[in-house]
Amino acid sequence: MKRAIGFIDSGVGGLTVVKEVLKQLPHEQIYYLGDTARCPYGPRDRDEVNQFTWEMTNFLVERNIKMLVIACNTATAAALADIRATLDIPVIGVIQPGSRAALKATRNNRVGVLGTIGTVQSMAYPKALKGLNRRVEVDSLACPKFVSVVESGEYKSAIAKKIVAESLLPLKSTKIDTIILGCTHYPLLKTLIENFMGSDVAVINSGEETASEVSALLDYHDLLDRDDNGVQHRFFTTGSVSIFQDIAQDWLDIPDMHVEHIKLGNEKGVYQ
Ligand code: I24
Ligand code: DGL
Repeated sequence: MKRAIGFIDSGVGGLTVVKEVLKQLPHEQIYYLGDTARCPYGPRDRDEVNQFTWEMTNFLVERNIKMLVIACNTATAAALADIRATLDIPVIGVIQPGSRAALKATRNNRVGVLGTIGTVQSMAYPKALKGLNRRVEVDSLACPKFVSVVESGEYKSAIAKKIVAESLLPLKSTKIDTIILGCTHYPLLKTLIENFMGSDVAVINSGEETASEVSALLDYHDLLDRDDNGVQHRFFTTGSVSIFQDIAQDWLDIPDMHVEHIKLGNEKGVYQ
């Protein structure tokens, strides 16, 4: 019996990670759960994010996934250690892969990290980076306006360009030569970020790096699928099925995808 790789995220942003995995591992079956009804997680308390992340995890574990990818930086920061210590399947977050790639890219050991308020406050990136190389110096910056500008669909506009420039100004005066996009939505702003920071600064997409580690981890545990017989991806959302489907079909280029509405925890399952 084929078993799926489970992905959880606060909403649709984790689809940036799924896109990379589908590209690198086309035989794999995907189950994706986005908690769109309670998105965004970025400004919420760590305890609350931990609880929501556990609710999503339990939902997919009940569906017999072979591996769990926490495809949300805020959820990874709040719950990865806890979940990994409890489950008996491999669990991967987006923070470690992004950190590893940044250390590979930096020439001067000065790395910038962009993320939500929750991710930056948790210090999860500086801890992961310093755990891999204690000489690295890290400048973290919360960019709370970035998620809303991407979700407005205006992420290529002059408004987005202005928000990027204003938000990243504090990093211009630092010596960082590498920036980690520590939030699922920021890859959509990658070109604007690169243009503002200039060609001497490498920009790392944590989602892309995570996909490579998913592949390595599945191989290590001998869990890779060799053929795509009977692959039926499933997508679950706590919010509106039609909005989720519009965004996901467009982003993943999957013509007719299965999206199901589900309820988690105490949320009432009200369509948003
Ligand atoms: N992009 C994101 N979230 C949205 C959006 C978007 N609307 C347009 N685009 N909405 O995230 C989130 C709020 N919804 C979610 C569903 O339930 C109700 C509330 C980034 C997505 C990254 C895969 C712009 C847009 C799009 C398609 C692809 C990419 C993209 F419409 F940025
Ligand atoms: N998925 C979240 C992250 O990567 C961004 C959206 C949110 O704040 O929930 O941190």
